[in-house]
Amino acid sequence: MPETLFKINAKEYILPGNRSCQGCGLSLAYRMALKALREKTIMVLGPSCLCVLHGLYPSTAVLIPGFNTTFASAGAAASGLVAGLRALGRDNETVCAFIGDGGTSDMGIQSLSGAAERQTDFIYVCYDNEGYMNTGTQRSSATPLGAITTTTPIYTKEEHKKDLVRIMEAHEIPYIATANAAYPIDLYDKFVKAKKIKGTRYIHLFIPCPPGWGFPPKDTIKIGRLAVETGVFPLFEIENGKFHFTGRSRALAERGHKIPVSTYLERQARFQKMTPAQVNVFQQWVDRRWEDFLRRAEADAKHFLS
Ligand SMILES: Cc1ncc(C[n+]2csc(CCOP(=O)(O)OP(=O)(O)O)c2C)c(N)n1
Ligand code: SF4
Repeated sequence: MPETLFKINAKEYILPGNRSCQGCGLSLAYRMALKALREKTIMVLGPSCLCVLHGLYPSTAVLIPGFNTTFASAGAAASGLVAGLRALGRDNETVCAFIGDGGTSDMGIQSLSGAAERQTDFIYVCYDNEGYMNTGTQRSSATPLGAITTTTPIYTKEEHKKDLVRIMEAHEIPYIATANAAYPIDLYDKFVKAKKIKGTRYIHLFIPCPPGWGFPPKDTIKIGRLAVETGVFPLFEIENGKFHFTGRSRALAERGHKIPVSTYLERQARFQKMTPAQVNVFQQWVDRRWEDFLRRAEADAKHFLS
């Protein structure tokens, strides 16, 4: 049993009973993130599944305060909150924006970029369920190639997902990490670390979504793990520009092989219209990125040792 299991904050910040779907990866990941962030944290929320999970005033399912803002403005709203808290001398409070992939990679990207360019002292989490799920599974720029959504119903999405991590890296922020609802301890550790760092911290969170992706609610963890085992969603950190794999992805990088993406794709109804040629394109995309990550991990490790 990993040592960190014993360190996990036992307090629950999500109350029993909330409005997320059965098997929702978001509620699993959010539970662990809040345990790591603890009290003296203010969440910034956009219109999304997460604001539904929080609940409608005057009732809430969450014991940490949430500030609801519009799609385009999470980065700006968080910047204002940070400035206000600092003006009041409340320097030890954390502001954490927790926004869907639609709210991040499409509508909110300008205010996020502005906040990161100013090195605003906050954590920004893009929780990526790969579509506009709260409104019924529309395509976002984070939807993967080959997926059926309600706005790509016949021919599937034809483009690869937008690489938000690389976009955020261009802002030269001190901490970037990927995490996955299916690896709760790795996720917890990254939020604990992010909380301690000053400046803009960005976490890209992989969120399996049973109704939006078309798999049984009991398979949320299986799907999340397959995304890592196939290399579709590698786990890593980039600390002050230095890349390294974490957790299961580090083991895969050392062992040298991952499993074919078809094992991940075939378990989800959203990929049922993919042609063999598309599966091949998807596999090549995963392989190319994985090779880039391996080269980078090796180069950054050498640089660190020299
Ligand atoms: C400007 C604007 N356009 C559309 C909506 C309707 N809307 C509310 S939630 C939502 C989906 C959000 O998607 P995402 O950010 O990916 O979060 P998720 O629902 O997947 O959790 C949409 C389109 C809105 N609230 N504001
Ligand atoms: S639509 Fe998906 S992300 Fe949203 S609450 Fe349901 S399972 Fe969770």
